Amino acid sequence: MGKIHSKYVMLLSMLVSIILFPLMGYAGAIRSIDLEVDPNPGSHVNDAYIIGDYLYDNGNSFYLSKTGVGSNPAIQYWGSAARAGTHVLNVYLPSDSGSVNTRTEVVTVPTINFGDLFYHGFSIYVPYTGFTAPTSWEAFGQFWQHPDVAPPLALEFVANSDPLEYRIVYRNDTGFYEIYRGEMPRGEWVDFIVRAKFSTSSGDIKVWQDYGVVAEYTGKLGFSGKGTTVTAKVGLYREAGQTITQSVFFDQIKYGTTFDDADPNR
Ligand SMILES: [Ca+2]
Ligand SMILES: [Ca+2]
Repeated sequence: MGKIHSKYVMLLSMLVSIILFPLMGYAGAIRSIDLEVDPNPGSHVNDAYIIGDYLYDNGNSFYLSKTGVGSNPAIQYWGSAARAGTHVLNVYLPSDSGSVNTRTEVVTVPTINFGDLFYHGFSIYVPYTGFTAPTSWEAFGQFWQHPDVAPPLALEFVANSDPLEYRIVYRNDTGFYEIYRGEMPRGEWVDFIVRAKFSTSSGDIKVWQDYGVVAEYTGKLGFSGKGTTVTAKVGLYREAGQTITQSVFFDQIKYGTTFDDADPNR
């Protein structure tokens, strides 16, 4: 009787966790980085922590891509100033006089297939102090396809802009196109949701900044003959040799198949 009872309790607790899991903040997102240590009795599957080259959160591991003077990002306590919860991710790049392009990025999704429509959301905070505009190119979000080519979709800071600006660019076999340029607010959280489908014939891009559409495109997106998958990353990635220091913050990084999945506000 005791054995049967404990089996039932185990089964019941498994069922409860399966049913409750989607209701806990990260909704139906396929991958979610909220940087929070979430209550989850019996395990620490939802804890956010960094060990070596990986960030762990909500049951997934996320590779930290670092080159040049890029170093580990850090999980920071921000209390009620966080976009959600109490913790955020700090990405910091020091001054660099080297010759290697420098980056600290989180690989949020290692493989997205061409032809799949997806939503990728995140919230970014660029402080008034501690961040100097780049003097050359720099991305804070990108979808990377192949080492031979520049990323087919990227969100980039605009070099030497004051006030700080960002732009959205896409690439395909015929060229490089800027589809939005506007101010990047500082000292506040800015929510981005990117909807995209990579395809060399019928691609799709739609980008929301703080729930307003800033860019839309349908057509060729990505390169032919360079594989048929992309990797999604957020963080900082800039040209080598920029003698500036930069600190930015991220929270509520989400990926899924619907707008709600990727909404930083959910
Ligand atoms: Ca978490
Ligand atoms: Ca958080």
